Parts: sequence; structure tokens; C-alpha cells
Amino acid sequence: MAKKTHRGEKIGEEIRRIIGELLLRELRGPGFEGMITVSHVKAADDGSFATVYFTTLDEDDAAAAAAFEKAKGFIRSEIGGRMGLRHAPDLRFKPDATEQYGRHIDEILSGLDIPKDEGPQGRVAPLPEIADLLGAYDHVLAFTHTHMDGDTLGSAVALALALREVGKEAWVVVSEEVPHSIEFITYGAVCTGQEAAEAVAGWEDAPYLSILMDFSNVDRLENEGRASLYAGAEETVCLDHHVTALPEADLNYVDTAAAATAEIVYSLIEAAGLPLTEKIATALYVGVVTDTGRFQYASTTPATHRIAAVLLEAGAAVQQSYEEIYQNVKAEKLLVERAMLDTLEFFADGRGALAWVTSEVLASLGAGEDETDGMSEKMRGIIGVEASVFLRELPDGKIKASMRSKDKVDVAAVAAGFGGGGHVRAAGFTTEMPMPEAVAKVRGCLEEALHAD
Ligand SMILES: [Mn+2]
Repeated sequence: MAKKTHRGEKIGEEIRRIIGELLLRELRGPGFEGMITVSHVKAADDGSFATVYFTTLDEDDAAAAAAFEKAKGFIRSEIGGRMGLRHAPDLRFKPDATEQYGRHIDEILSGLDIPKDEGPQGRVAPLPEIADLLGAYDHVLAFTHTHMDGDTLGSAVALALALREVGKEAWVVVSEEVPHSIEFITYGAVCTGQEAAEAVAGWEDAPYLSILMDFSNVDRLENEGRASLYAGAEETVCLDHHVTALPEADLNYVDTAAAATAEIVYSLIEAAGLPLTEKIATALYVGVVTDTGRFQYASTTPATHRIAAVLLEAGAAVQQSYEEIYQNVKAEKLLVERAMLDTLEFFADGRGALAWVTSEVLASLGAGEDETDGMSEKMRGIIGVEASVFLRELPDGKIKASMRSKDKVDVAAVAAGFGGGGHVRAAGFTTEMPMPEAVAKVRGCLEEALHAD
């Protein structure tokens, strides 16, 4: 027994040293700007997992935790490589809350005299504070993320409509055409960046609030017009439920336990005392239904169902939602499916499934972005398949990969290794590797993850 305990301690100390080195040299970008110290690492004796306790000087623990989470795949591969482990421990990152470390930090601070409030990062805010903030503005812009889905649109439309109910001016600013399956929830609240700019000009310098809905990385605003509209606000807010969130807004509310941002917006509407009309309920319902795969993903919680129940009571158009979203399939979608099935392959004894499609094939089928949705879910649905990945070539030649898993593989960790992110059961990334290389690399990483479980 004593020997085993010793082993966990040794592994933990080695991991602490490696991450310390990575923090000095390799780990860069949002969340890693401040001074982060790994105080200690608690590793399981069998080396299967380890909890990394860290402290931050600027007390922005959430940003650091998100940054660590995002870099987890990379950190694990470094640990595996440097320690010669076939399977690096699964990692969890936690802020170190011990008093002892608080004192240590005070010592460091007094010695270094570093200003506390520095850097571009915003801060994490509780929902009631954001509810209060809504009350302070008469003008609000909510931004959807690129590759729009039912959650980003439903959440943004719901909040805009709720604010309009109490006499405020609110718009949902989109960067692309609304997918036809969710067009029915635009309810006259959606506009382009150009139209929003005209609206803002009409507000004659009145301060407005910008909200990132269902994403936290401002890069996903994509076009210039939207980026400057967002930045032109008096204050910015981010509402999101993704693990890989980079809190870039002034005030950030990120709840990774929420199955959809629509759940967060529901709570926000409630906290702000805003009304819940039939249209608002429908928009939120669409967000919840689409992000939970019709209440079937592991992210679905009792709270998800309770919120759905309230939305139904408020008159959400359930039947219409399902018809519009799921019984509205373009023929092109089936043609893409056929092309996808042509490349379908299994690996890791049938526990992994992979398929890909080139932009040339997509163009010849007249298929757009919408028509490639759901392919990795389809593959995950196959008997015996634990993890699936669908890769498609974008018109600019980049490769976009979408991964899904049943209940064993953390695909967010795999995606992080490629600079992407997402949820444990649904994640993705974009890469500039050519298709054959991307296919080989992601197959290799998934094979390793499948062997490790
Ligand atoms: Mn979402």
C-alpha cells in the first residue's frame, strides 16, 4: 500500500513540474496572460487521472480554468511524451482555495508589486448582476455565432423579444443567412450587421449593450461590421455554456452545466422579471431542443426538463418546432449523406467511425453548410461505435471536423489537441492540414483515446 501511495505522489510531482515548464514557455493566449502557478497535483496511484491545483495572481480563476481545459489535449500529450506514458492521466484543473496558498500569494504580491487589474480579460459575473445590467440599457444588440444553430439564434431572439416587451430597442445581429429550418423563430428581431449599424446610428449616441450569445470568442463575430458594432457598445456581456469559453466580454456568465444557452437566457429572463410570451417560449424551446438533440444528450438534466415544462406552459409551439426543424429536409442533405457513406470507415475494432467529404463533391451536389449537419451523430448511432468524426472541406480549403462520442471518449480533449473545443460528447475543430493528413491524424488520436478507456 505504502508503495502505491508513493507512486501517485511521484506522478503528481512530475506533472506539476512539466505543467510549470509549459506555463513558462508553451502555454500562451487568453486565460494564460496572468501569472499562474501550479501549487500541487494530486494523481491517482494507477496514473489514470490527476487533479491539477493552480492559483492565479489576478484572481481570474475561471479564465485560467477555461484556458487549461482548452489546452488539455496538448498538456496531456506533453506529459505522455515527457514521462514516456502510453496513456497520459486524464486531467482536471481546479483553483487552489487553500488558505495556505492565499498567504503564499500575498507574499509573492508584496514582493513583486504587480498591479491587480490589468489585461484585456473581463470578469465572471453572477446572473442577477447581468439581469440588473439589462435594466440599465434601453438599447441592446445580441450577436449569434457563425455557423448559426438553434441555440444561438433562439437564445438571442428570445432575449431581444423579452426586452422589446418592456419597451427597449433590441436586435439580433447575424453574420449569415438564417438556416431555413430555424427561420420561423426570427420573429422580426433579426438583422444584418449593416442594418444594425443603421439602427445604432439612429440611436444618436445612446449607450448600448452588446451580448455574445452562446459563444465567447469574439473571432466568431467574423465580419468586420459585426466586430466593430460589438466593440462600440458601452459594455459587453457573454452568455455561454461551452467549456472552452474564453471570457472576452466585460461581464461573463458561463454555465457549463447548462445543456443550452437557452436555459441560461430563460433564467436571465426570469431574474430580470421580463415576460415570457409564446414567441419567446418557442425561441427558447428551439434552443433547448436542438442543443440537447431532442433531450437525448448526456447534457440533458432535470433542470432542462423543468425549463421545457415552463416553456410549454407559456405556449411554446412544440409541434411547429419539430416540423420546421426535423421534417424539413432538403434533398441535397440525403445526397451529402450518400457521399459521406462512400467514405465511411471503421477503426479500433469498430468502436470508431470516420467519414469525410471534399468541397468539390459538396459543390457538385449543390449542398451548403446546413446539409452537412448531423453526419457525425449518424455515425455515432451505429451499434458498437463509441466515437465518430466527420470531416468536411470548406470552400477555402480548410478542413472542419465534427466529433461525437457515446459515453467513453472525451472528444473535447481530442479536439483541443487540434486547437478546437466543445463538449465531452460533441466537439470539433478546424485545421489547415490537407484532408488525407487530417483524416490520418484524427483517426490516430481517436484510436488512442478508444484504447485508453
Ligand atoms: Mn449552445
